[in-house]
Amino acid sequence: MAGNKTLTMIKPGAVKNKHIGAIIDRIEQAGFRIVAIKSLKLSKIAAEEFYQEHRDKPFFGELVEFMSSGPIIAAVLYKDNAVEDFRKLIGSTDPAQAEEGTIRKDFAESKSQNAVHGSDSDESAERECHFFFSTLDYLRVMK
Ligand code: 3AN
Repeated sequence: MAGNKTLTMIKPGAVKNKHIGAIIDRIEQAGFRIVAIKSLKLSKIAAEEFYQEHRDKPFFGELVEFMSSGPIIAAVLYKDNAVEDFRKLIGSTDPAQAEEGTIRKDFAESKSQNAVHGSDSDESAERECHFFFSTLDYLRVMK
C-alpha cells in the first residue's frame, strides 16, 4: 500500500527568487496538507548526508555546494499516494524535460538548480522526513 507522506525541500534558488509562496500554493492546491515545515540552512556536511545515495555521482559536489548555498524550506506533506502524486506535481529533474504546469517547469533554473526536492520512494520519504523532523512533529496531524 502506498504511503501517505513525502518530504519536500524548496531549494536555495527558489527561496532566493522569492518563489516560496507560489510553490506552497501549488502544493496546497494539489491537495497536499503541510503537516510540518521549517526554514533552515544546510551545512555542507548535512547536505552530503541527505544526498548520500548520490555520493558517487559526478554532480555530487555541485549538488552539495548548491544545497548548502542558502536557506531552504523543508516540509512534510500528507496525502494519499503522496510520493507518486508529488513527483507528478514537480515534474522531471531537468526543467527542460518537465511537463507543462509542473513546479519545476515553472520555477526551476536548471537540472542542478531545480527548485524543489521530492522523495522518490516511501522508504526515502521515511528517512528524509526524519532527517528534518521528529515523528512527534507531525503524528498528531496524520492520525
Ligand atoms: P530528483 O530530485 O528528480 O529525484 P535525482 O534524485 O536523480 O533527481 O537527483 C537529486 C538531485 O541532484 C536533483 N534534484 C538535482 O538537483 C541534482 N541532479 C540530478 N542529476 C543531475 C545532473 N545530471 N547534473 C546536475 N545535477 C543533477
